[in-house]
Amino acid sequence: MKSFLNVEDLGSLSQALEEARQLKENRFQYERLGHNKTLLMVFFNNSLRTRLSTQKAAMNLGMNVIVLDVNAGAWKLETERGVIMDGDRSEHLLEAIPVMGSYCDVIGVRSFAGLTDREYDYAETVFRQFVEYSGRPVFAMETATVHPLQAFADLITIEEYKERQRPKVVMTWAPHPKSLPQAVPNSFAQWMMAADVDFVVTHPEGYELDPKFLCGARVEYNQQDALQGADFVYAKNWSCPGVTRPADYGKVLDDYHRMMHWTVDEAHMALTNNAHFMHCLPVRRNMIVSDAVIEDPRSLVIPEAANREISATVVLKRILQEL
Ligand code: AN0
Ligand code: CP
Repeated sequence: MKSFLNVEDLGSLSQALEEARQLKENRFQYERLGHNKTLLMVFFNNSLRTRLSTQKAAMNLGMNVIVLDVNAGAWKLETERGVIMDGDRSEHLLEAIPVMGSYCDVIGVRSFAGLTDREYDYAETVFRQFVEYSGRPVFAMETATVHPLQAFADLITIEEYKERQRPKVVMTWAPHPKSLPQAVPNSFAQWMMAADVDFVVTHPEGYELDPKFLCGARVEYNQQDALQGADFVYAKNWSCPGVTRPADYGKVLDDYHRMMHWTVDEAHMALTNNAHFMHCLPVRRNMIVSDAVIEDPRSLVIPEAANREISATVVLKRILQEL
């Protein structure tokens, strides 16, 4: 695997899930595979889970790990080609990337959407430059449009907790005070549509996801109708993807105070088939989800986060096996 962005990059999903199950039983099975191999994790944005779980996964495989926080101590990086660099950015990605590649064998990149220029974000401009200029396999640790390590961990979690063969999984938009990327819902939709689940998305009008990621998923604008009979409720906020209204790309469309009826609380969960609650974290309590729902024993947010170690171990193992 030379790059990891989309669900297709894993090949057979059932095989990947079986590999995850086996690695969870003994996460040190391949502890010699990464001997003398170095993972470089490059963060353009904050992280708790991705940083820790991916480092732990690399350690499970015997790798060495270097972490670079671009915004904390590195030179400020220019990302656009052709600009006269007379501002505060001292170095260009076009030099920085091959230099980074020279110190490692595998690179993970976290680089969120800027949420101002849809074309730039949806072309995955930063990630693609890492693939092109580093000379190393590169995997997404949440890029402008996708968060595949999260979606893979989510699917592993659903497999572990499902109580019927083909569960109903509902992804619901929920309110948030700030503009957030579409990477998590994009990947979740893409992965759910590749998995054996009955998948429904619900959101207010204007938040339609890009068809490339929605993959034909059913959209039900009425949240209460969507939640009926759900086995899993996956909450997430995202800003306007700019599909139906390009000028609104990256915006919060309505004052969140007027959208609080979308917050997942006990009344919402009462509509479901005693559903498990899921969220990728970090989550704002009593915006996205009520205290009672996230603290309920049916909430899976902690096992879901724990499975990030497993999804990252599978992905790094696959990459190492092809080095
Ligand atoms: C990010 C997002 O919504 O994409 C990261 C989630 C894993 N969340 C925030 O920035 C709060
Ligand atoms: N879910 C997730 O990716 O969390 P972090 O942003 O803390 O890495």
